[in-house]
Amino acid sequence: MILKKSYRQNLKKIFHLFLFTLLFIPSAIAQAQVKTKISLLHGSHREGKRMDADMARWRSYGLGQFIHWGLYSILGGKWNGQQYNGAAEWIRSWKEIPKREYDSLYLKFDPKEFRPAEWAAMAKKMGVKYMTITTKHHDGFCLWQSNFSTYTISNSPYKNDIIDPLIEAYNKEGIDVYLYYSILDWHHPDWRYDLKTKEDSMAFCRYKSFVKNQLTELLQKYPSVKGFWFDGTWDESWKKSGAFSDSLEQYLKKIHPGLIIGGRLRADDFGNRHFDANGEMMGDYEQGWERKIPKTYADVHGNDWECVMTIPENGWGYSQKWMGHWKTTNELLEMMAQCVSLGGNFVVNFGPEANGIFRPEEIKTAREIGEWMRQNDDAIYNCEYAGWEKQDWGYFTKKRNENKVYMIICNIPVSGSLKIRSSAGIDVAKAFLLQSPEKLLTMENIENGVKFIYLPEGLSFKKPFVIELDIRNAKQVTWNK
Ligand code: H79
Repeated sequence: MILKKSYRQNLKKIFHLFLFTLLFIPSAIAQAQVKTKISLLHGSHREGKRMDADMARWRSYGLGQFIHWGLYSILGGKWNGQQYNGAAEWIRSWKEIPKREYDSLYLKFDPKEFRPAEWAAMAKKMGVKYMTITTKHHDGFCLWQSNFSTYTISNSPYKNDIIDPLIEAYNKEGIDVYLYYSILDWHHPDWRYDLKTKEDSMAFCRYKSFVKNQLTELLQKYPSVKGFWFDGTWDESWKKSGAFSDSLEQYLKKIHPGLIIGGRLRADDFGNRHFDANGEMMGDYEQGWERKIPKTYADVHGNDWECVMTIPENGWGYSQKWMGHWKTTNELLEMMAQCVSLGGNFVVNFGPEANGIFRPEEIKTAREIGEWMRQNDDAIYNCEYAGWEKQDWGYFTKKRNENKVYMIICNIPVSGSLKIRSSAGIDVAKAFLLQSPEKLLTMENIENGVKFIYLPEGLSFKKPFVIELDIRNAKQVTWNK
């Protein structure tokens, strides 16, 4: 009996030791990992999200518009009758094109039909909350009257500043404006792809001053802009300029408090882009979602993020011929729903013709998205990740700081019943179609947190539609993030 007791006590001791090991070894490993964090001078400087009012506003946008407009819009993807197979705004890089001829295109840039108020009205009707315009793309041509370059709109037959009236018109409609600026510059004599010689470094040093001057100028000229959208930062020369890009970002934010800059500008001490050597995001939001959308919340690491999307398969600037598949309005609406459901903003690109006219397909897309937004924008603006398990019928979004969850339905099951699985402790008080709030939908509890919501018989939709769920008990629980 005594023996048995000590045997049991020994077993207990072994068990406790085992528990101790289980509990503390992982945390010891984690601590060791923390210690091995690489020390960086030019890595991420912030833990977690930016929590100020400007970033809160950015987070609430839901839908944005991108505009690519420049000298490439004159060619529309064609040179001497030959079709360029790449993105239309990349045509200067095509071997078929003599660079000097491309660089003379500014002598033909004369957008007589450019009416900024009409552009802004179209955007307003589409329901976008922010717009990003190419001030300078990779070809180096500046759409504003820059004092630091002669390759600008001032020397085109049009002469007038494009950016100033655009910002004014969009701001008048209540739409925030962001400026796209390409760091890569095919036209500037001091641009270098890599820094292999002393001469390269000296030239690139001059180029960096030019960039700083132009960006300062843009902020001084257009004080209402909310942020920069940087691009063309993938070359070795820029990857070796981590210290500069870091100081540039800090400087721009100092002279323009609240300025928003995505994760595409900087490189860290080792040339890592977007995320530093410790895996931390640089910049205010993830800017890597170009023509692609994350599938799960884990894919965005809890960061703020934005997806920029073309309507055709590829190509941002105007192309005479849209190649490949063009996204239908329903496809774009579903993409927007997916983005907002994962806490991101969705941005649709437009590439107007050189004369300032939007192509009919884009006008139609903007109109149709706008029609949908007018009925359903509750499920898009100021919404976030709901934390509920994704279901095959579509996407959940949740109104920030409110007990409202939206179901954006893109596929109606033949059964007519929509399954939901909410976070524990959260229950649905009522469900109704956003379009007819007075008629409550029937719900059936299956098990804790799992419900079926039944659609009225005979309901058929040609577009995604929205069901609002009013949540009860949400105060006592935290949303599952
Ligand atoms: O402005 C639009 C595009 O023109 C621009 N970003 C959007 C918003 C863009 N250009 N290129 N890319 C996006 C990605 C392509 C990168 C590549 Fe490359 C450049 C592939 C080949 C040349 C990176 C650099 C990989 C090799 C060199």
